Amino acid sequence: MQQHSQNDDFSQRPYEPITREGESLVATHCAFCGMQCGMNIRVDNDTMAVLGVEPRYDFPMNGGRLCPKGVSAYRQAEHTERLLKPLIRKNGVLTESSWDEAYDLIVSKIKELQSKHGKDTIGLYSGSSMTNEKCYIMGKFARIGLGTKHIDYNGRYCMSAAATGFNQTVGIDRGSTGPWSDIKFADVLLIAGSNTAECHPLSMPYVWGARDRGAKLIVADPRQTKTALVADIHLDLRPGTDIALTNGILHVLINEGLIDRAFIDEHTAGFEALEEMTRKYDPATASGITGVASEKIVEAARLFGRAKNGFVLFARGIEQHSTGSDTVSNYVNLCLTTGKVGRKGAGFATFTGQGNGQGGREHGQKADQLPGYRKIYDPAARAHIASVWGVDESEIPGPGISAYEILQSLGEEIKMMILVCSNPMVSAPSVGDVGEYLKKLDFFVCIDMFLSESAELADVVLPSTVWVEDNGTTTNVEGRVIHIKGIDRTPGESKRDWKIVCEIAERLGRGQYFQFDSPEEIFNELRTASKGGIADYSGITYDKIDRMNGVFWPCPSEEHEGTPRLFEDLKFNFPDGRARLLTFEHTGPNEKVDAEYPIILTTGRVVFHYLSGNQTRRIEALRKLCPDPYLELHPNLAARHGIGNGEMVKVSSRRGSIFVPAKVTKAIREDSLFVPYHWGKQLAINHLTNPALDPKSKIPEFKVCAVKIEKAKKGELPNGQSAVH
Ligand SMILES: Nc1nc2c(c(=O)[nH]1)N[C@H]1C(S)=C(S)[C@@H](COP(=O)(O)OP(=O)(O)OC[C@H]3O[C@@H](n4cnc5c(=O)[nH]c(N)nc54)[C@H](O)[C@@H]3O)O[C@H]1N2
Ligand SMILES: Nc1nc2c(c(=O)[nH]1)N[C@H]1C(S)=C(S)[C@@H](COP(=O)(O)OP(=O)(O)OC[C@H]3O[C@@H](n4cnc5c(=O)[nH]c(N)nc54)[C@H](O)[C@@H]3O)O[C@H]1N2
Ligand code: SF4
Ligand SMILES: [Mo]
Repeated sequence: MQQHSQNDDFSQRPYEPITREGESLVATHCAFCGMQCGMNIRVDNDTMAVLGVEPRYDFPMNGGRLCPKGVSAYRQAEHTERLLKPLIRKNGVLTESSWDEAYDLIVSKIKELQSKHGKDTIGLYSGSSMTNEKCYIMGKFARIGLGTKHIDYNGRYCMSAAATGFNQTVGIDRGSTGPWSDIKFADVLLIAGSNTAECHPLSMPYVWGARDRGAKLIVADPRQTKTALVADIHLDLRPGTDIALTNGILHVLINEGLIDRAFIDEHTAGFEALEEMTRKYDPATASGITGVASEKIVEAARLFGRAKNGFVLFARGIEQHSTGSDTVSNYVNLCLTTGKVGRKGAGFATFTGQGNGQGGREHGQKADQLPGYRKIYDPAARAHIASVWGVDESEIPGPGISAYEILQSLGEEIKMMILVCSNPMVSAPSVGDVGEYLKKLDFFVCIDMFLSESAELADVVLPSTVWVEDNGTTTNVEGRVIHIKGIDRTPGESKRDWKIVCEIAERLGRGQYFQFDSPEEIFNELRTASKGGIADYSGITYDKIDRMNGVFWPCPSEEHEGTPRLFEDLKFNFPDGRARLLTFEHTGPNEKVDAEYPIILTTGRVVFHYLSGNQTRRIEALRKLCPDPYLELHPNLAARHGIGNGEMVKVSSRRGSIFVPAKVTKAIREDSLFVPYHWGKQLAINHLTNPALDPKSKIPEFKVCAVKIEKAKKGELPNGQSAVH
């Protein structure tokens, strides 16, 4: 079987990897974002120490290139701060202990609390930076090992709005309709709410590829990011107004006859209502709401509508809103009304955030989901999974609640929480409240390889391995399932996450359901569990992944070559095969600015750090490049508050305040501020953010809250922060 030729663009095979004497190369993929770039890890043959990273030219996504995080990811492996033994809180202090002692304590707490309060008293809060095998086993461990309905994961903060948007509009949630190489064949690219150059740097060669062919670039972002800087049109909208912006574009497309009537008639439903509703969003009206000049809205609509092929790409900037799911659907409406889908150069995608943000949301660690993207309340799905797991259908609990709702229930319905692969003390909204919720727990277990801000509060901390020590699969931004190859070592007494939960299950008397000796065995069960589901992995094997350089799902049989491009037959995943053109009014963010809190705060990322920063803040090279958070503000706004570049500013919302140095820049709207969120404790911008959730997807509104700013006063700064940066 050959590798899909249309994905071959950046691979430079054949090539001879450089191997040095006494060393081996492990061909794996990056620990960080959803691009899942290929890389070779250099390993010492005698000590199995990780020595460094080498380019890997044969993986088409990145063809040997890596971003600053990618080249330094390996530095976690030998890091001196790694957790190498279980820690148990004794007399208030986390103290090194044995696995037996830790397991005994955990198991006795589970039994005690469940006998007092029922099975659902345990919550499992999981993460998507883990392999498919680990994510799958977490879902099974919660339902069958612990018997609780309460499991959810950090992808709830991330891509859940995109998932819901895709499901309601096209009936399937695979992040991209096509392989990434499709992007290069677009005549126009619309990138919305994605800081591509910093957050998915290895996507930029695809953007340049399209530009080289003459493609136009439209960017919708309140900030002039590095991506917006090179755009033909920068739609510099007020945060939280994307629905009005897209309604304005739809208005122009319809009004100027730039829509594809035949496509709409044959392949969609709901156009009349869309036409009716968008009538009132004429460019002037849309401009009034969004703050984008009406000529730019018209020009963007014309560029997009007149182009034969086009791709819409978006990320958390449009998704992390209380209207996130609907905003996603409205961006997809741009493709559906102009017939841009199902062929090379035409489609839409959300940038997958975490390395396995895609696979991690398919195989059962979501509150309402069973493996294969099945619904936990669907009787047929329950029966199928019960037969794969060898349990009675009644043993599978019903749907639980979302990640932030789990945190809000701590001390109430949920008395014990097991936290795996997430650091909510930095990453959850209104993080001051989260600290209070965690205090209400009877018992708190955290599994991590570094002592995170959340782990510091746990009763027991269990040491896990880092990504390069584990075998398994992840599913990248394209929907391509790839093989993460690991080094066969577990430093100190660290253990792999899947092994840890299997051993706890064993001690709970549920070991018969967790008899796995390798990730491949778990994967083979996942394949059977996913068979016939939307995300069907049944035809994917480790071997096939290695042979084909990744296999795109759905892949329903071993003979099947996988599905790089969805909707080629223009059939969408509804019984009538038609995509839904849904209509949305602009309602704006949950928290509006007012006289007391007059400025909009938006939050996000920088190229040098990853998420809660628990991994990247420990890597010296990255820390040096970006040691602290900062506040981006416009010179006019800075002048009005007497704030100079580098001076400390107190930023406050109704929920909390932090002090950050000012970065005065014209690259942001005058009515908005931006702070990156990779730091904890007194530097966590999530002290300010609004925990309002999108009712459909339960994603928090990280991208808009109302704040005020003032220059920090003398003597006001918390310990360790100085007045001028
Ligand atoms: N360097 C780096 N890369 C990463 C990560 C990381 O932490 N660091 N994390 C990974 C993960 S998990 C994720 S989810 C992705 C996130 O990737 P992105 O979503 O690209 O990153 P963000 O910085 O959160 O937000 C993107 C942009 O949204 C804009 N924005 C804010 N509000 C609005 C709005 O209302 N409308 C519009 N249109 N735009 C708005 C911001 O100005 C910002 O430039 O990155 C992945 N890659
Ligand atoms: N203000 C604001 N807040 C945000 C966002 C935003 O844009 N603005 N974005 C949100 C988004 S998109 C996301 S994805 C979340 C992510 O936020 P988190 O869920 O907190 O993500 P991480 O920082 O990756 O946390 C992972 C933790 O698990 C550890 N870890 C890594 N790999 C493994 C593993 O294989 N096993 C185990 N056991 N542990 C591991 C790491 O050391 C780290 O402590 O943050 C959200 N929070
Ligand atoms: S673009 Fe993403 S996957 Fe590639 S090296 Fe950078 S962080 Fe890793
Ligand atoms: Mo994310």
